[in-house]
Amino acid sequence: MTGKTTYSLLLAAALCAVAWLTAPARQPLLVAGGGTPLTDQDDDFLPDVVEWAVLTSATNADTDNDQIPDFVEVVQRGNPRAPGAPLPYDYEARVVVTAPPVGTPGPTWLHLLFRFVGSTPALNGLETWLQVPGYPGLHVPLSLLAFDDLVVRQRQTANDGLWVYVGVPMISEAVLQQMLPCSIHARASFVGRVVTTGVKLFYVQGQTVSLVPFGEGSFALQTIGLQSMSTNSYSNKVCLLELREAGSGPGGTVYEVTAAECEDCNELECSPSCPQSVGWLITLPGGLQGMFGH
Ligand SMILES: [Ca+2]
Ligand SMILES: [Ca+2]
Repeated sequence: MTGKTTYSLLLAAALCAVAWLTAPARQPLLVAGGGTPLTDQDDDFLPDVVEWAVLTSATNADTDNDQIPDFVEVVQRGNPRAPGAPLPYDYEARVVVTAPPVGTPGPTWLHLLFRFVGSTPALNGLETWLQVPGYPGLHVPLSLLAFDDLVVRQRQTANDGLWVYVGVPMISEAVLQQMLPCSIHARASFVGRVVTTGVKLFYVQGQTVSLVPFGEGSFALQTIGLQSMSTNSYSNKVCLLELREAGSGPGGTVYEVTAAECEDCNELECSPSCPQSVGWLITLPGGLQGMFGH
């Protein structure tokens, strides 16, 4: 199979969001509340599990206190952990994958985040797929890995456009790990704008981890599922990587990890195995720009 595969289920969900907007009296398909996998403590439109995966604070709607909301910085694939100037006001999309806390049963989740200019959800097309390095032309439609019970939310903001969230429960983390390493991609077509985004997933010491932009050209390895300590608090073992382009392969651009250092993140601690990442070769379909850039 070659070429992109349209994930019609998700597009239908997005269209449901459109219908919801044009009929305010209707209720969304589902609304996540307290205690569900999509709890949002700080009400910034990012579920706690997403904030864990993208390294923002789940209790502060503006992690770096620069007056730019976490949701905007995350959907723009900016740097929500370091104060900065606003990026242009534009259509945006981002895909994030999460897992339940370790030892907790439940599905993984695909989270699709959208920001629309103005108050109209102008989404013309949406494709989501999974790629594995050994088969660069194979685009596995995520509809094969997902279940029903989509969650669709929207929020009209005063100055930051219309925000839409689509959450899709998928296969268990154990099944997902059988496909690692892999990357999950989304391409959203807006009016005059195409946004491609993705997330790279690895298997490291029994955990599923993703590569998350951390600013200043560095990337963090972050588990997609919350890590629970015996104290019942959460431990964030963030490991910062610096990457150097080392060539290209059939699966995409190859990067070498040239440095790996622990860094405090959300008052948590780093894994002692972090320095062992130096020398790794990471293949990113479309390169860093294709995964994280605009
Ligand atoms: Ca939140
Ligand atoms: Ca901010």
